Order: sequence, then structure tokens, then C-alpha cells
Amino acid sequence: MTGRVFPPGFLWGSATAAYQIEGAARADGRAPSIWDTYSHTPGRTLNSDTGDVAADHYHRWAEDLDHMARLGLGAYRFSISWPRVFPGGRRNQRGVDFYSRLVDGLLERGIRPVATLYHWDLPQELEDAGGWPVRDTALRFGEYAAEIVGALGDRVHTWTTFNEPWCSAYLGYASGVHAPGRTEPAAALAAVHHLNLAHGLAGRVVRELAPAAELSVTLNLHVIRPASGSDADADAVRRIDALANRAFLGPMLDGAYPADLLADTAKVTDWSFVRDGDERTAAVPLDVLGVNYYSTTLVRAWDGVSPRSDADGHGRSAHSPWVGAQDVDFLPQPGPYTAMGWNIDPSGMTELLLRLHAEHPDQPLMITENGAAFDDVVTPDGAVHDDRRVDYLRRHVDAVGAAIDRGADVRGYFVWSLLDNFEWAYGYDRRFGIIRIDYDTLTRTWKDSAHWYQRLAATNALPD
Ligand code: GBH
Repeated sequence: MTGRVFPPGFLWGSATAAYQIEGAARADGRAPSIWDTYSHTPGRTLNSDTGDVAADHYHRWAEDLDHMARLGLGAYRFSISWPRVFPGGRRNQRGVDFYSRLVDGLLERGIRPVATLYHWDLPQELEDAGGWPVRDTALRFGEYAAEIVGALGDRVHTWTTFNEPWCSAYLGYASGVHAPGRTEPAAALAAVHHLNLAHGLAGRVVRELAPAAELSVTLNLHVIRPASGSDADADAVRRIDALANRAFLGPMLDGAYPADLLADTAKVTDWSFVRDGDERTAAVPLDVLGVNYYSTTLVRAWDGVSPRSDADGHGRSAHSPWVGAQDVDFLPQPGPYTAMGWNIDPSGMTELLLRLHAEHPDQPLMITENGAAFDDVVTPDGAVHDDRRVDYLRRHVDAVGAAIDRGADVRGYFVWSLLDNFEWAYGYDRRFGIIRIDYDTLTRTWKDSAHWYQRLAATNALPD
């Protein structure tokens, strides 16, 4: 794998998200999001951590831009905080100015801005009005998109509508391990639909207001493997694939929900929230499909008798994110594991990219997140050694190269994450950064992986 060379122009980037790094939760007219409410509710996050300060990127953005420039990043993927720029459905100019400065700073340094409109921070007032299970939220998202795309336009190279709508719908409304912490299976499927609809509405806004910009969405697609070669296990894979992957790929790429998804979930909902034309609205052509990949999923058909493993996605909740799939069991996977407990399997990266390429041969792809949490070793001289992260990244970047060799049109790779940050329900306990944050002093320190990534970006080839 050493010495593997990537196609000329391959984009090396790094990713973050607003609530995970910005802090400044009450600064300059920002309103609360569902994650402010959730993280301030006792027992919801590990150590009751909140994003109030996070990495203080809102105040340290210029320093962070200099780190990106030194790393040699070709692109930076960040998200825009809806409640910062459009609280109460009105433009908050001070919030818009923050992102305007950030985008200009990126352009000055020759780094492509890749902006995500929604990385999980719904304005709390919209959750109070029903949240994603309610159609009006999709319409409000279209208005917010028009405001910020209008303001930043095609200074942003790539507009991404959503990050991982799977998490927003199923972890937010079914298992409840993410904000707003609801456990209502039917509402989760309504959320799936309104996220798809909102994607289409915002996609059209981008096309109209920023015609020179690229349009994308980022999905956390699951690589699902059967525990055996039985027909029953193959059917378990099909069902989870429908909920996890095709519930979004169907409307967004093909303009229709898969029939098996509707049939499988008929006991949960009749899908009457889908109106004529919605699925076509969702299918706005994408310049690039963003893919987040971390690990794989192992399933079997549950016989109704043997003990369940329930090894996927439940986290700290008794409720399953897998709506209507009680007869599917999730099995523990062979290691090794990251500090999240997720199994490490780079072959899933290649498999996923090749599947997408086979199903949509003309669709350019981008890895918009890949990375790992590990306990880093900080030595007395201040160095941060993270061999396991370097090894994880090297093997997954190599797996992207293997997919390209076999024909997949992959345009770039973004490491998650630039900085240690607020890891949602796990707070500051889990560190994904290639740059370490000292949460007492907010000092930034390059880990070994940052130095490794700098070489990768500079040479466009895997260092030894
Ligand atoms: C991404 O979520 C997010 O976009 C990002 O904000 C976050 O910080 C980062 O990854 C790291 O978590 O839960 O054991 O069943 C990834 C969320 C991770 C959800 C893998 C599904 C399946 C493994 N996904 N997870 S498990």
C-alpha cells in the first residue's frame, strides 16, 4: 500500500461541524438548537458535556485557518449553524458575517470551502413546532437555505444540503441517543421523508442562487453483511439496507422510495406524509455524492427465541433506531475496534464505493468523512503520538485507492476531523482530531497523524 499514487487533482480535505467545534453558543445573536437543549439535559451526554465552548473555533477561526494552510488542505468541509444565521426565521447578520469571514479566509489561502447547511443543529423553536417529523420544517429549511446561499453564493465551492440524515431521523427520533431524544418510530420515518424533501428544496435553491457552485449531500451509508449464507440472513440485509441506505438513495438519486421499504414498515406508518411530487423534488441531480464511512454492520435474521445481541446503534438507549425491523439482530463484529467500539474494516470502504459506482456509474463520489477515535499518547515534551489513527487512516485511504483502481469515480477524501471536538452523546471523551485540543487552555497541537496527512496532501501519494 505504500507509494500508492492518487489521480491528479484528487482533493485532500478535512471536516468539522458547527456545534462540535464553534462554542460561542450564546454569542452574537445565536439562538439555541436542539443540541443545546439536549446536552444541557442531565444524563443525555457523557459527563454532561455541552458544546457551549467546544474548541472555541468561533473565536479562534483565524488560527485554525492557518493550521489548515500548513496542512496543505485542498478543501475544508464545515457546517453552518442554522440557529446562528437564521434564528427565528430572520437573518442574523453577525452570524452570517462569521461564515463570510471564514469563507474569504479559506479562499485567500487557496482552500476550497465545502459548506454543509445542516449538521444536526435544528433551531429549538422548530423542534418545539414539531421538528423533522413535521412537513413545515422542510419548508423552513428551504427559506434558511435561500438566505445563506444568497449571502455566500458561489464563493462556496460545494454546497452540501445535509450531513447524515440517517442520524437525524433514526437517532434523533427513534433511538433517542441524539437530539431531540425522541423515541417514536413513526415520527422517525416521517423525519426521513421531510429530510429528503428538504434536501430537494435546498438543492433547487443552490442551483438557482449559486449556479457556479457544486451541489452535494453527505450520507452515512451502511455496509451490511449477513451472518450466514441463509436466505433469511440475506433478507435481513435487504431490510436494513432499505432503512439505512435506500431510504435516502432512492428518493435523492432515483426519485422514488423503494417499494420494499414501504412494505416492510407498513405496520409503523402508511407513509401518507409523502405527497405527489415530493420524491421528484428530492431527486435534484448531484455534482458529487458525499459518503461517510467508519465501519461495517453485521446482521442476522432473529428467530424470536435465541438471545439478541443488539450490537448496533442502540448506544445508551433501550430503543432501536431500526424502525420496524425487530426481527433483525445486530451481531458483535470481529475486532480490532476504535475507542468508539466500532470495528475497523477498510475493505468495507472499497466495497461501498464500488457498489455506488455499479448502481450509479455516472455519479462522482467523495469521501466526506473517515477517521477514528483513539486514546492519544501525550508525552512530557508535548508531542502527541497516535500510531493507531495513522494506521487507520493509511489503510482506509488505501482502500479508497483500491476502489479508484477498479473504476469508482472518487474525487476526494476528507479526514474526520481537523480538531478534537464535541463528539455528540460522547462529549469530549472521544477524540477524532488530527490536531489535539487541550480543553483547559484550548491550545492546538498537531498529532503525528497531522504530520502524516500533511505529507499525503503534499505528495498526493501514500507516505510509508
Ligand atoms: C459522523 O457520524 C458525524 O457526521 C460526525 O459529526 C461525528 O463526529 C463522526 O461521525 C464520529 O462519530 O453506532 O456502533 O452501531 C457517524 C455516525 C457512526 C452512526 C457509525 C452509525 C454505526 C456504528 N455513525 N454508527 S454503531
